Amino acid sequence: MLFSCGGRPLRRHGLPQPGQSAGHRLKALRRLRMSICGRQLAARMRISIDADVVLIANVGGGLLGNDELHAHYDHHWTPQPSASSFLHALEVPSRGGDTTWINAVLAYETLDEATRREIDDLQLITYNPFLRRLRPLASGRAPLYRTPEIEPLSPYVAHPLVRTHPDSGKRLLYLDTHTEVEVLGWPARRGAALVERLRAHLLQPRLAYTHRWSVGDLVWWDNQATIHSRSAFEAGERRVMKRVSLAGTRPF
Ligand SMILES: O=C(O)CCC(=O)C(=O)O
Ligand SMILES: [Fe+2]
Repeated sequence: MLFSCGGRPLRRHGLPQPGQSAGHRLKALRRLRMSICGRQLAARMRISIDADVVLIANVGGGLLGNDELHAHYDHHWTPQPSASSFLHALEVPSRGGDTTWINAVLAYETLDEATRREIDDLQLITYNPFLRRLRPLASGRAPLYRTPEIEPLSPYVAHPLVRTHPDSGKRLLYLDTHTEVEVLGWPARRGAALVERLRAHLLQPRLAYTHRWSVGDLVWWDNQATIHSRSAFEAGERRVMKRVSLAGTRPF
């Protein structure tokens, strides 16, 4: 399954080709470079990434465990979030661990016109959720919106709430479903109400595709047009995936 990769020809970048054997495709994947922002984030989080290929697994020192992951854009809180990612399944659990992608272009296009006008020029901060884990609130809760009494997590960066896809030129909702965010320049109550409404819109099943993994699957998604989530799976089962992310550009 392939969403897109910014419209760039595959062959020019030496990316995996549809007709190649699994071994050749893996070799091509290994040649790809992980995005700079991913490396910087890993260094900041003191996560050791000694290869371009990141282990997403609940065993063997992999990242992201077996819990549910809410829908997100990878590296959303960095200045240049990755453009796309490849995920390759090596071991899959018997139940759960499905990955869902939500079409953020369709989400934007299906908003009513008044809402689109209201949000078109807004800027949004999406705070780094890994930093929140390192600096939990006294209450222990993970806020969905930063209110004035919460010290802002730093570093942070603001991006447009409605982003323009760098290749297709389409507008899309550049918001995830559960991370701590803040609409720049809006009172918290108004911003939180808007974000809650937009998130309910994003979570409509008609915008989503869910992938049930088989061993050997390789999925390539556009991180500039979709958010993705993962369902939980039993801790006693093994799920082993390898991921490569491609560098992106500053959202506009
Ligand atoms: O485990 C998955 O299916 C997705 C994990 C994830 O969010 C990622 O690799 O970016
Ligand atoms: Fe992700």
